[in-house]
Amino acid sequence: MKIGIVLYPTFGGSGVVATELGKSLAAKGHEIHFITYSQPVRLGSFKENIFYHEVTVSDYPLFEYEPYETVLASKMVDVVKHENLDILHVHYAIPHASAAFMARQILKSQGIKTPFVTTLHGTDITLVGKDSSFEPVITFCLNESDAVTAVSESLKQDTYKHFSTSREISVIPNFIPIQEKPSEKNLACRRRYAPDNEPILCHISNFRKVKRVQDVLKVFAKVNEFKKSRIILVGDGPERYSLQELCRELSLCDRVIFLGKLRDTQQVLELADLFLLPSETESFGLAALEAMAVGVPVISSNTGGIPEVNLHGVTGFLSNVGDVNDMAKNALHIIEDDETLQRFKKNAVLRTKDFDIQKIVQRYEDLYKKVLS
Ligand code: GMT
Repeated sequence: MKIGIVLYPTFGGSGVVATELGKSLAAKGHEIHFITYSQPVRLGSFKENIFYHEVTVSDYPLFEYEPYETVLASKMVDVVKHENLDILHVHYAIPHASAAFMARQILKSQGIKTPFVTTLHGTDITLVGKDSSFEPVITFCLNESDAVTAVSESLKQDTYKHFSTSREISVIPNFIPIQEKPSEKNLACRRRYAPDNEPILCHISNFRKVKRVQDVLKVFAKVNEFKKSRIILVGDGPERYSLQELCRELSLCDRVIFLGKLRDTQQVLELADLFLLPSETESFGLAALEAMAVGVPVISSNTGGIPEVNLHGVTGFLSNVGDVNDMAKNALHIIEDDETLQRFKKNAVLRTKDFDIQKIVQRYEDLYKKVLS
């Protein structure tokens, strides 16, 4: 098949999932055309069957707000027509689904039939999308998409709760490549961040309010009181300044390592013993799954789709949002002795087999075939 994938090219989970999906489909012989405004961070170097089409908006002085959605729709029309695409798959509803609808209508007027699949990722429904400034358009696009998928059962239910649609939504969870053999811990590298007897905790996010990064630090402070540890923070965003201030207030600066944004987080995760994800809401929690894939148990909130990934008492623990005491208690339980830690690590890796990229990508292929037939 020739598939157009529309995505956010940034570090966010939806962009990562869309890029990895496209790479995997390309490896299976499909022709993939990524359409977005800059090169997707996970795209990497040249690969067979992959094409990238950049959407460029001109900054005409009349435009206080650049009409990205219009230019994107035009680009979709152009790519579909000239590359003979079979189907469009848009990740994140705003504004990709409405641009796809517009493109489909334009193509239809020219006698070209191109269906589009919309994948909902989370904040396009739970935070931004349900706002009345977006809601009518999102509802319309959900109804008009040729197929709609959500990355968790929780997100599917949230969609029905917030939007008046009875549209069928297929749950296709996010995925991870399964490593045949776990990679060896790079001890020399680990020692640059912590002595051997100190556990390393880790958090990766876009440091937005919804991630509750202050809770990450509060949990760490409590853990550190009982067991000297370190924490590595990956990512950047609006809450970073206040987080750095909190670090100073708690006198933890020498134990907290801010790495900033990273294209690939696997090597950092391999240094860690525990992953913290105390988010306010999370449709799936891809960062947690990526941690589990390299054997890092997860201490998280019990919100949204996280319980569909992190199993309480098996791959980590779930606590109520904001309950930093419970999170710290659970973290200490996992790292208190090596036997417990190893058990959780093993369970975490085993759990990720349910999210094997090979199985999940097949489900998207089946969906495309169904839509096209
Ligand atoms: O986590 C973010 O804020 C980024 C956001 C995105 O759209 O890129 O992530 C959402 O999609 C990811 C991939 O499906 C999910 O793993 C995240 O849980 C989801 N974020 C939220 O729901 C807050």
